[in-house]
Amino acid sequence: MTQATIPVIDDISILYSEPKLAGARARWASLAHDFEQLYGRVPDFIARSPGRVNLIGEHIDYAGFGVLPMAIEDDCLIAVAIDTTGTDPTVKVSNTNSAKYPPLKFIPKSADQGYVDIDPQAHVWTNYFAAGYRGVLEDLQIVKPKGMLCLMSGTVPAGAGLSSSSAFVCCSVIATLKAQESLLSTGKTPTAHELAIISIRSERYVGTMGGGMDQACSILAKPNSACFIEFHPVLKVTPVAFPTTIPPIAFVIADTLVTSDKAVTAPVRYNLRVVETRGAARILAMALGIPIPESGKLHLKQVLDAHFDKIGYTPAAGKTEAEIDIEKLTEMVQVVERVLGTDEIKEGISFEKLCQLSQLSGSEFTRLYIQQPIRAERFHLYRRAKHVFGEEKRVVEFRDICEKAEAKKQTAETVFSLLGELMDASQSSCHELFDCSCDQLEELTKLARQSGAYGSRLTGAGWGGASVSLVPEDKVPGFIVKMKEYYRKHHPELTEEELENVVFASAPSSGAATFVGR
Ligand code: NG1
Ligand code: MG
Repeated sequence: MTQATIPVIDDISILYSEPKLAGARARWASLAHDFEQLYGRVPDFIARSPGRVNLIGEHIDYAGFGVLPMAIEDDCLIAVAIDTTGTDPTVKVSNTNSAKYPPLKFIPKSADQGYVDIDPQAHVWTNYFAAGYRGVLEDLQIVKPKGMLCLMSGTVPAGAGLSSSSAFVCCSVIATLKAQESLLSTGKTPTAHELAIISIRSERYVGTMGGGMDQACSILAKPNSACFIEFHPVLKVTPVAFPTTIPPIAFVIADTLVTSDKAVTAPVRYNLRVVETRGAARILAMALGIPIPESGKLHLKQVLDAHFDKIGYTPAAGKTEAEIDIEKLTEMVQVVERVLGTDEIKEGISFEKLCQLSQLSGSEFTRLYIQQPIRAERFHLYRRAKHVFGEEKRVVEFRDICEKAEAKKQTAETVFSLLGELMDASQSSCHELFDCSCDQLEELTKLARQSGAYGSRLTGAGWGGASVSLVPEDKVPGFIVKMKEYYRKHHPELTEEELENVVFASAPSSGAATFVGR
């Protein structure tokens, strides 16, 4: 486990690939310039946290399972100046796009009042800043925070499934930490790992019951690799490099431009899925004779672990870790068929039925599993649980292919095809079982496959947002030309220049950093 804190850098060239660097330099310079115009002084530092594209492993982080995202070059920057008088705790937050995002100014309240108000029902952009600010101050038990002047610049498209929200929360966390650092006693500065955990907790103030993939990736990603992120029993991030024995792979992002604001739709989409998977975990545990803690807290990964402990599973000699995981996950899919595969449950059940199967009253179920409002006629436990175990199996396979291709002497064609198949299967499962795709994502992923992608799927929460496609790097320009067909048909208003931010390949970027140079 890494004990390092957030890196402090004085050169941004390590954050961006060659083609993006000139544009990035101009943006950083203009942020510092705008800051001076706005506040009449230069910033003390700039915090940076990236968005991410999830390569595989959708909607399984909150079930405790490992996922495989990659940090992207698009990011959130916050330029900060700390109050020099030592007496003014006021916080001002502005956005470089002030026409769309109006500023916020507040004087922090006391720690027991939560420092700053956050109303999850009011969908304002500054909630994400406030969430990160509150999260850090609470964790570090800061009594008298220093005043902060902040200016934010974001390039991660909002509502595109590329984690603009987490990039912003994480960036606010590290900006606040840096600004308040001198108030901490020596040795108390949190590690990057601890900051990832603080960021995961912080974003829940905005009202989504998120799993943690986005914040862990945004803070902890290492350059030139994807991140395998595990959550259970503890948060652990392992870099996964792509095989170097074959020509490079690129991941091309194409945004449907259907924005899906998770905070707004959470009661009927994201948070509902969290509740469905929790309900499925409880009912599977009961059927398997696994004790459920008083708190009710038990996710599908814990059900899997407890089940194999209970039956005294010992793997056959010589099996690899990946083979063992795959065997267990395959068996769990069969358990889902057996326990949840009845006609009645397959069709979706009412809340009353869900409570009955859970052996809980409506109010008990709500207290244990529904921390944010949801609305649903039917709960689909069978399809959700089946997706989760199947999707985790694909994550394990995907990682294993990347790690073993070299030793197995596999050709590029084999590796691309195997990874692509897994991405396509993930898309079908998201569409058919998890019900988080949409017509535009179906169309775009299909066009991607016809245009030379080995695999294509939605990325992030879904219901709109972006797709990600696996393409050999040397084929990217031609692929992008073909993908533009979608936009000519559905978005003829977009210029060539605008399209560059809508369909693009991103190199893997590194995680959060603070910049203190000039
Ligand atoms: P998006 O909507 O792309 O930020 C969300 C969750 C993730 C994960 C994915 C689905 C948050 C902050 N993010 O991502 O944790 O569950 O959906 O795989 O809640
Ligand atoms: Mg998000």
